[in-house]
Amino acid sequence: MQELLKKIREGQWVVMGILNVTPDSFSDGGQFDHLDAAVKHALIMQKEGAEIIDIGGESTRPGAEPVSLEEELQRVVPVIKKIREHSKVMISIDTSKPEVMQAAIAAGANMVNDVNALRADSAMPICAELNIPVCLMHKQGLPQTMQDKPEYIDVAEEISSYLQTRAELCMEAGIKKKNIVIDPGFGFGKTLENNLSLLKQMNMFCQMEYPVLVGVSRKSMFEQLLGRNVEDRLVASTSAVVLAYQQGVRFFRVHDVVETCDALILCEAVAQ
Ligand code: 9MG
Repeated sequence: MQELLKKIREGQWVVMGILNVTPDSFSDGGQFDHLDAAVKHALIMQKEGAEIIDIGGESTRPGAEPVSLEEELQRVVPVIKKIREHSKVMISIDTSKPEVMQAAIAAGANMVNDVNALRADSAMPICAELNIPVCLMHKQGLPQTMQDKPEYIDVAEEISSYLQTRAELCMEAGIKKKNIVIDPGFGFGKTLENNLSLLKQMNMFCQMEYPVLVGVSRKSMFEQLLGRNVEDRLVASTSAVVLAYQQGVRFFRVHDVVETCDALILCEAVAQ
């Protein structure tokens, strides 16, 4: 995993493929809630160019209900173990529960992706002990209500300062600086205006001392902007990746791996 982070720090891009193993997943309709289908999809994304697969067993989309620890473990651990039987691809576990973080890493995952920025009790010391990379994402509110009335005075300023504080707390808890990735959390307690403002100011996040991950894939901001259904948001999602790349972002969490890699190859070729 350190190799991937090194690549990003050196300016090369890395694509993280999304594998939701939730029955109510917002963009795959629960298609991958069966073990074999999930593993097959992970291996396809790897072949398409994803260097890391992000596996989540609890939906984080607006309005989603929480799932129990047992249910989340049952959804993700077998998938991680089975991918490991077939591939050495990097795996990140998308969870906010420390017990799931531990079980996923024991099963073969390499990184924690937490939309809650390790706010759960014991999440920071556990990640410090595991000595794995962590992605700290910003979110305002809870998934059930976060889109009700998000409020900011200066969205980019507030989020960058939040992420800086979380990163410092992580380091105080023993997490190594080289293991910290930050993410502004597009769509998590943000209006369309907030999301556009963030996208315009990604350079501010890239000036911080941590690799920046961006996840805009198929998000409802594109429905708000364009009136597009989830299956028709590819062009907008990929365009947003390009805009972020141009400001220095090199780490992208996406559903559409082939198309994103094509766009990034073009960005890289032009940048040379
Ligand atoms: C799990 N998840 C959903 N959206 C995400 C985003 O934008 N970033 C990260 N890190 N995780 C996300």
